[in-house]
Amino acid sequence: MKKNAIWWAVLVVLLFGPNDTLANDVRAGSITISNSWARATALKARNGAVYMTIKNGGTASDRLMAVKTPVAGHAGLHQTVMDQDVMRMRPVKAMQVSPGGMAMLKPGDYHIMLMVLKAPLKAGTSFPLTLTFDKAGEIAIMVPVMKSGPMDAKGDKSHHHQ
Ligand SMILES: [Cu+2]
Repeated sequence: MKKNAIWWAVLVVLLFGPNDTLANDVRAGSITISNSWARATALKARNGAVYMTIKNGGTASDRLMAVKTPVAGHAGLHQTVMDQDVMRMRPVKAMQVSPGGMAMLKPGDYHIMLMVLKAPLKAGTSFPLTLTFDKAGEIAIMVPVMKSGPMDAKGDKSHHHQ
């Protein structure tokens, strides 16, 4: 009887317990990277974009300084801005993540730009990407490629500030 109860407990945890392990969270020091994804690209597209959420659980601010990936000739931080009704992207030197705060990289906002793709990004695949933080150092993640991201369905109303 007791053994049965333990198995039930295990089953309940598996079914209803925290499913953090299912998300693609990667932690290094105070920094946690979650919900990373890249949009699938057309056959002849030269550029791609990567999105994610960066959380800083520490007591000091940190900065994302650099990005690199073997799938692109060059990768860097970008911000999409409106310049007199024209959408433009501009390079961003570094991205600050305040203590206890988070930074969201999402369509129409901050993103990681992949330039000179070596091959199209195919939905269902994933590729390695390394983020370099000022304090947390290098964080290597695997970025899943998707046709559309979690933000797309909700549109641009999904602004979550903390
Ligand atoms: Cu860009």
